[in-house]
Amino acid sequence: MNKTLQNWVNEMAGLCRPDHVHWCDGSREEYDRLLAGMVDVGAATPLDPERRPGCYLFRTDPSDVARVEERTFIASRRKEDAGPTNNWIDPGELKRTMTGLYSGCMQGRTMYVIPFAMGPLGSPISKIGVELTDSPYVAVNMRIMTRMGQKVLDILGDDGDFVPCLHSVGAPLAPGEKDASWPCAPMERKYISHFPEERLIWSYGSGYGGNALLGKKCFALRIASVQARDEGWLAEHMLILGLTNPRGQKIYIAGAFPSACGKTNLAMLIPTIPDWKVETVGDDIAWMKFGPDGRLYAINPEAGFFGVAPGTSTASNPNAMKTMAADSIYTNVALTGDRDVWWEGIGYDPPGNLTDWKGRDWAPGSTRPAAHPNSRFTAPAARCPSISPEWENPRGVPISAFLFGGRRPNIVPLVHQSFDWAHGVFLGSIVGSEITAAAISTNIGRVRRDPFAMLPFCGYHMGDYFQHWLNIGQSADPAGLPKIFYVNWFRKSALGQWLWPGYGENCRVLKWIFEQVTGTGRAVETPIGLMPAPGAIDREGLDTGDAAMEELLTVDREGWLREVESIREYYAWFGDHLPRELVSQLAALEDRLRA
Ligand code: SAT
Ligand code: MN
Repeated sequence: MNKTLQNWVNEMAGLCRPDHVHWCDGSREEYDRLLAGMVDVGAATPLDPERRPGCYLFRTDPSDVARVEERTFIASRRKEDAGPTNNWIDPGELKRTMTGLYSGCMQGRTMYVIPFAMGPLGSPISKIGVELTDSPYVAVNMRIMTRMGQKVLDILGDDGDFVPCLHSVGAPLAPGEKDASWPCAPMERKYISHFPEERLIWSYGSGYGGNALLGKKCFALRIASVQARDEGWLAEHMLILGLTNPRGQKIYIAGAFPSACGKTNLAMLIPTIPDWKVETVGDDIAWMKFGPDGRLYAINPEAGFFGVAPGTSTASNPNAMKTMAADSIYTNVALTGDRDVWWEGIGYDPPGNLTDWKGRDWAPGSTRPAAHPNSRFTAPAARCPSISPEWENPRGVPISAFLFGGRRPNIVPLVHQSFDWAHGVFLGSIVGSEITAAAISTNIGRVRRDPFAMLPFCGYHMGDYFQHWLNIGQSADPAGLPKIFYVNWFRKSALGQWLWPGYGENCRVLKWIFEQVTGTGRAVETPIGLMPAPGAIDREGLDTGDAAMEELLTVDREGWLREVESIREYYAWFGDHLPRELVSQLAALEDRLRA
């Protein structure tokens, strides 16, 4: 038994004072037992075993429905190391506050000890964590999202290294007190805390998603991004897919997109061009290290998908629908009278007798959504029909291209490619999405920058992170580095209509990227980068006309000059941590636009 682990568990149990400590073995029996227990107390609803075998529905407290960025902290020793994009509290002060909150916080509950691996067992890129939690909901979700249990303890051995992750819902129970169906603490007592120098995670007060499943955003992105900086690799908020052409040649692509840009849909895309194939390696996170051949190899550190339900349908993502048809957990979706699930955008009208995510009767035409907009499915990756045969390869898959993108109704074309690595880092640094009516209305039309889609997930100063990306390029043989592309599926015409059909048709852009990577693509040089030559995007069988295509692939010089101004303002945010290389990239872009 690992002494460090044993001591830490004892110490934390002494602090949190649970009634019991349970070491999770990760077995199916244990999983079933935990779910049965939650069904017994009314916290979980089993779904119809015919339509949704092995599936359960949970409803959270209405105050605990998403990641809470304003309660998420990077407690580095120096404030400056957290940078302008993170909330910071002095680590000593934060530990005192949270030790007070943790004191006795698990009374009346069981502490689950969850050893988990991020990445395939035995992979040199994988890492181990141990989460202590008083939430059985977290324990069952962790069994889907990670490799967990005894097999991880076996690998950890006597002296293996792990990232300690402490989690409590923050709702101790007095003797005889009846539990809430979704215990949690009020907002001002929630803390999602990271101690980057110590590689330590402390989370208190929320049971939802990334606040509570600590392997995901807390470890695999915030802490891992710091480890990656220190050790010379990359921990990124990226999907990974394999793309095969009709001749059987295959490349792997990793892509970063801000939320609500269809990352899961792209990872599971079904191509509309005959004989092309997309295979899914991951839909959210990529860890990448250089292999002996000088190429970047990526693993998906996760073992499941924690996807947004609303908008997912047989039309938008048939593979996701099939993945979650069994052995999956649903959170905050609506329940039908015959114990199936339903959500807005599922692709068919709600059958009668719905119960909404708050457990109330719901009728079509209601002004309130039946499913919470951030309702989720937790589904095993192994169930995905498009899962890649390489998804658990311990060596990872070699990445040939990086994609960046956001929702930009104008200015940014359908696709452009960077001239080189440093220009590609510039493209990653300016990722952003237009703020739409759905968000804060006073900022409509402005761009919310989300560099590398890492804004809420980078565990250190974002300017230093840009420098890390530049260093990665400098340390490598350029021939082995992925090519970098910027895509925009969301371009609109002057009349406000989508110019590009999206979904499965996005494979047409992937095909051009494939050709650029393998040396058969046709491209033209423009002030913003390389773009498809006329006719280079395959439009066979597509009814997007010449005029739309031209608009999708023009360089709007005026628009880009305004963009340069907007980037300059945004870059000021990073102060003297902004790499000079990026200042030069911006100046060079402006020069090319004015030439
Ligand atoms: O709740 S999670 O952080 O896991 C999902 C997300 O917000 O992207
Ligand atoms: Mn994500």
